[in-house]
Amino acid sequence: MGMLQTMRWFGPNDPVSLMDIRQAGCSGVVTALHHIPVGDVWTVEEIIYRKQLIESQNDTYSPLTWSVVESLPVHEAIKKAESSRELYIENYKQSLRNLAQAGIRTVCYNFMPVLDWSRTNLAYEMPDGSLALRFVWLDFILFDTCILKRPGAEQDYEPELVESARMKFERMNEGQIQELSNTVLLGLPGSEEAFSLHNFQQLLDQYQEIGDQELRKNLYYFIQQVAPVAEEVGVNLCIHPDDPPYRLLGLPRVVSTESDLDQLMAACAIRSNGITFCTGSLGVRPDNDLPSILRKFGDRIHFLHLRTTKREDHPRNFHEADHLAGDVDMYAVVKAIVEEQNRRKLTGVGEINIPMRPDHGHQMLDDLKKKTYPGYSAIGRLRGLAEIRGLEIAIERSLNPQLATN
Ligand code: DNO
Repeated sequence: MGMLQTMRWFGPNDPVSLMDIRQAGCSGVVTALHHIPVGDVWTVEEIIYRKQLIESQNDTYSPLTWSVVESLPVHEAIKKAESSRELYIENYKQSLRNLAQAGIRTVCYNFMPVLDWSRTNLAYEMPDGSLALRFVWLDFILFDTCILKRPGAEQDYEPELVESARMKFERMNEGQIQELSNTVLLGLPGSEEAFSLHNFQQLLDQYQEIGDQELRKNLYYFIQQVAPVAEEVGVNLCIHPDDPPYRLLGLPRVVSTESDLDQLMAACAIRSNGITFCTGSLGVRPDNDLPSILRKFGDRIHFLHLRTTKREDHPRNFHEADHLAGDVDMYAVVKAIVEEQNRRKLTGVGEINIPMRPDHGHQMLDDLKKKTYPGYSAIGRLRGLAEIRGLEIAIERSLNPQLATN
């Protein structure tokens, strides 16, 4: 038995059902209480209600459990160190205690200001006709300088790119402008609502005084408060890296590189202060050596997101590739995971079967006719999971030939 295979489920309104997840061969479910406003306490009742929903067919079919929370979101006041942050930190601690009481022990979060992940195209056609998520730097510049018109935005980019963006913008029709704008402003995964342009600029303005150093300080303050509580109740917190892993829209991003992770791990040196190892996010940067990062942080890695991107002509352009066919050396990554799991077996430190989800997948086959959350259609993820599962079994067998007889 290797990684704990899971899939993300957005809750009862998700067009992908629990039965789909079960039939993909998963035993774990990754979900969140998306309906609870960010910053409010997740009550034991709400948590148990969701847990029971996930487990409701366990007597009849192969069992599913709620293995990971993704995400318990961090209120913006914490990221900005506003005075109300103390209240939100207390709420966060309480949610962790409540989750622990319900037996949920892995909690993912991120610390990206305002936006979560960003893409410029949610339906990029691949050569086989399936649809992928894509990020095009020029389109992002176009959004920033011509649609949002963020004050001072031009200064963040090379003048030739600003000019190319302007020329491209002039050729776009209303529908195309609207589509790009909605794509960038699509709020959090699990929500179908995009920010309005006006609202969005106001949120960005609130970060004027917060640069790289301030955001780091606020993150370390947060983790130093909450991780000891998590440790006490037996919960593993795991931060999700920035996606994409660089500054956007003048906002600082502080969880993009090995050095960022190093500093964060050192800021609170306990196991509960851990990492969601997302190969898709970290892998966008060629300077992130994924197997080596994995080996370095070892037992601080509590959750795995496995996917890969493919960089394009401009170093900041990428699309999400098939799980085994992008820039990430998935063989080397999975091998490092198998070795880490074997090490845990020997040392007894950490969960031996690290929860993993195939992150994103192409919209393909029957799913092309359906409306699903971008990146989270069933069949593409099922394909990714199946490929990774095979890869892991092959690596395990090659490292431990005696498994063949079991
Ligand atoms: C995208 C996801 C992220 C992730 C959050 C975690 O598909 O991987 O949105 O859920 O950043 O807090």
